[in-house]
Amino acid sequence: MAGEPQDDCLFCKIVAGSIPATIVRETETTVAFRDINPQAPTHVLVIPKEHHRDAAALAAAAPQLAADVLRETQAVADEDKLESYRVVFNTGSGAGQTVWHAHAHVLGGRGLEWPPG
Ligand code: IU
Repeated sequence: MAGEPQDDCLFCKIVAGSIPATIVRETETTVAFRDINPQAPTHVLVIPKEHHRDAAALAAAAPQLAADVLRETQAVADEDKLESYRVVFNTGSGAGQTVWHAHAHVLGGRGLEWPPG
């Protein structure tokens, strides 16, 4: 069920503290941690603590929580003193989504090309 922790979800396990992650920020509703396979000097994932399968489901079911995630992406960029950065929500396997718990990638610290691949 949307919002409930899922036994087979890696990011729910990070929220629960049962698998390790390098957490850089935590709020009542969100966690931000460094991506294990960084694609830029700053590559942080911001997730809602509640389980929602992707950004679209999150925005539909819990718009305030989606706003919390967005606000935290900016807090991460501020902490890493990024003047420019990119926020990405891969949504669907065709767009490269591999973990089915909504997450924002915050990427920065190097030049970022447009359009992305
Ligand atoms: P994607 O948008 O679903 O492809 O992003 C999933 C990201 O989660 C990807 O960049 C992985 O490197 C990252 N990740 C992680 O940081 N820690 C993990 O334990 C696992 C994946 I599994």
